[in-house]
Amino acid sequence: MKRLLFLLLITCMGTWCAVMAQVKYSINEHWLFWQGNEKPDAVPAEDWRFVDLPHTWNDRDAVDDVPGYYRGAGWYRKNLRFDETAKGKQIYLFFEGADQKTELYVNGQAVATHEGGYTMFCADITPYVTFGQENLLLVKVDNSHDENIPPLSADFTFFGGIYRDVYVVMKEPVNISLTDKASSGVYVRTPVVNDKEAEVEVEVLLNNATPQKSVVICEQTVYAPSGKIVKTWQEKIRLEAGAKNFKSVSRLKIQQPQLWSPASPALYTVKTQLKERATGKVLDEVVENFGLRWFSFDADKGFFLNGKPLKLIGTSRHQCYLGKGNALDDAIHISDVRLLKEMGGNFLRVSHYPQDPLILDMCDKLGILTSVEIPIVNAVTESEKFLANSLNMVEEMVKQSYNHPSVVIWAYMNEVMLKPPYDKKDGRYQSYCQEVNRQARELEQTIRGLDAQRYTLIPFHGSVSAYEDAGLFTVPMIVGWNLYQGWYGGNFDGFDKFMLAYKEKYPRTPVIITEYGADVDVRIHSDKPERFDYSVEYGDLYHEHYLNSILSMPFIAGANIWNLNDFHSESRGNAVPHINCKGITTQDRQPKNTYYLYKARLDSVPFVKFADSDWQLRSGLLNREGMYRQTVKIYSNQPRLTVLHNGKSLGTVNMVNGVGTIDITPVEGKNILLARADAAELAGCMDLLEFTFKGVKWQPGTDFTELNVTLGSPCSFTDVEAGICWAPEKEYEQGSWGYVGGQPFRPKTRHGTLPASDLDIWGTDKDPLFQTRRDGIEAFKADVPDGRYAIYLYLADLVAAGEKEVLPYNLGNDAVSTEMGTTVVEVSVNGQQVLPAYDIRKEAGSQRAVIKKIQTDITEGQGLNIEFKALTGKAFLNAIRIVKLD
Ligand code: GCB
Ligand code: CA
Repeated sequence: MKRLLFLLLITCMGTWCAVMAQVKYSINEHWLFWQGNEKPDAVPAEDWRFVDLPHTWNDRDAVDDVPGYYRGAGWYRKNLRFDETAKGKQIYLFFEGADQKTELYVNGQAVATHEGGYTMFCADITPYVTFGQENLLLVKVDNSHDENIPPLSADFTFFGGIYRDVYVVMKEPVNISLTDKASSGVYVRTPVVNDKEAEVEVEVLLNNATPQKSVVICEQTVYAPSGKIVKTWQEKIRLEAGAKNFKSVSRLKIQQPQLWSPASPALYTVKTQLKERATGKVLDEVVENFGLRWFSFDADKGFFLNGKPLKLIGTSRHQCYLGKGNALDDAIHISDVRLLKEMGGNFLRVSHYPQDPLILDMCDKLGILTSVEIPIVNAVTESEKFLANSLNMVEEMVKQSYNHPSVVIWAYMNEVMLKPPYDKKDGRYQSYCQEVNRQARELEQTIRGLDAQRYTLIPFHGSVSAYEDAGLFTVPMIVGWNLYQGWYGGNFDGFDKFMLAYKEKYPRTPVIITEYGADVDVRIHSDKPERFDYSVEYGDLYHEHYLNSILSMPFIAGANIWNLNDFHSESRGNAVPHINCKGITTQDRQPKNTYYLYKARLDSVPFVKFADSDWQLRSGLLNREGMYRQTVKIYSNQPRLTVLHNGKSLGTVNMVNGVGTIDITPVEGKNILLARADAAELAGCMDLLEFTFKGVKWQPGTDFTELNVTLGSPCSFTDVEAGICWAPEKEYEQGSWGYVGGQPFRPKTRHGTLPASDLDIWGTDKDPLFQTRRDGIEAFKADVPDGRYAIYLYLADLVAAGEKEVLPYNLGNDAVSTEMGTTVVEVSVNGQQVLPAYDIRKEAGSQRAVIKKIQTDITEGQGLNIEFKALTGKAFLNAIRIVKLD
């Protein structure tokens, strides 16, 4: 749409088109902004600051060390000038999105309000404008919690602000309506499509804001994907004075239609021109794309597009980015969809809310099928106002995205039974379930009434009984499952068992896996991966299993990985606080291994990619003999590859389900691996992997420089900035290095324990170094050579500093806060006290990173013996760094 409008503007500037039917331009720059709840009449000029849109006021406080983020009002102010030539025109302000409640004032007068942070809205400001002088726009945006505006709670950050584009639109008073829920005013339906012909229905909404009747010609021109005109037709229409959203519907048939599909996303275009009958003057013009395709979901066989089965595989997506919150430039929306296409994905769940209009434009263009939803998440409020807002959002969503051929599903109520306000035993639970059911039915009915061409869907979390309680299995046309077996609990096989059991119980409803995923912090690697360790290896295993299972069950029509990108969720702790790391790309869209796993299985263009190409600094514990083996993984859609290590052939690797593995012996320093497909016609199908290996010797020799160890963890952690790769701990043995005594700290949850603390550790962004530790440690010893040393003891008290929020979407995996008591410890190095009676909580408080640096000289081959003696509680150590200074 945006692209088309731009093209339209450009072409209209040419000489062949003398009339500017409508004008639309962005007004993103140079707004004055002030944050505060009261009306800013008395706020002095110097307290306002200039901002450009897209803008959010939460880009920083949603990722800082202070729990929570500002949820309140922000005010935007801007002068706008309309000269005399604009007189007589209809003037609109068009907002692509502001989170979440907006009030618009023009020249001090209240013009419009909008509730909901994710849909577009449009206000007619004509009566409030003065021509030939500056007009003051004032916009209040408020992202406070509002029990009547969904979402009530969710696992993502509700960034406040005008975070999408704002436009001025000028139209003639007789025009194509912009005020039917901010849609384009043109709705294109394709009631019949098959190989031979298609029937297209175009509905246009017309306004006449003049006091006289107007006779107009509505001219439609349909263009084929090639740009050739398919047909032009006209209709004469009498518009009564003051007519609003007058409906004109026309139909045409297209023979031998060019079908839209992922392989060939052919787009037709309809240009609707409104002309004054008497003069032929073009009053308005709207250009919309549409596609010709037919589709269906089958409970046994899955999805069919244009009569052929098509397994839908792709991702969900959140609209945020590293350092920017949700205030993204168009370029990121565009490249995100490209990223999915390049992976071989053909399916996008636009979740948990409608997104920038460019997302669907891009899906149309690249051939990606979509499911779009309104942001009811976790629960509903039992109020008419909540339902009315939800219904309004549904209407906005459907009308605003009606023409996109990519859209095949409208969805609502994500995991709505995750957080019911009442316990099952509470008498009110029953009536809450009934209310959820009532609201669901109303939403369902409304969607079907607005659009009979698409399917409907509700995504459930993995509890069949909860959705039976609410009677939701019979409401939507498709059931969506958000499943995390092997992440939030259980094991990978649990996924297969769950789906087979579901299929047996509900054999007749089509089904999609609307979510599945595992958190990965690319800095963490493990030889003993386990759930919640955030390791790359665990995420790999998770997705390898799920992808195979999903592909092997034909009744699963489609699946959306949770998520395309790591995304903001302010209240989360864990390895990357404030971020949900289930993305198959990072917050700045660097692909993780899993992205390439999917590409290897889904993309047909010959491709090879080493896993872990971002892991450029690696270490490993050498054995006594100085040897270390590492398994290197390769993704490819080729059956076999030849692999070379530092120029030497390692032979052939066979791919199994897109993955090949080979064991190598890394050399100290630079390692270069090459993998290539051998066939001559695939000459370019190769990849290089380069990394630096720093082996950690079992026996520190005379060439010792440094030792970096994480305690209480089998994981390694790479700190790229500092150029340090932290090795996992081991027990001390004579002649070597390691801990003496104690055990790994494993916080308790409702179901078991976690491998690391889930607290946000303040004062650091290397949280994983502080989230694991060895409790009850007696000593850390290293038989290092004589010399001068710096020792860094990494310490953190892992008790929540305040009230810790229980995250419902963690499904019982929140660490249960247990008071561990204070620790007062005495630390000595080689018998000399270096830290007397140290109480970390007194010095730094809980949940805070502390690094104690101690310098020491080692002489007479005594090695290093750091002893911890608890005076109160248990001694602990989170990580240790030992550096030889001379
Ligand atoms: C879910 C939710 C989604 C969360 C996700 C998770 O089921 O629908 O909003 O982000 O799980 O990562 O826990
Ligand atoms: Ca904060």
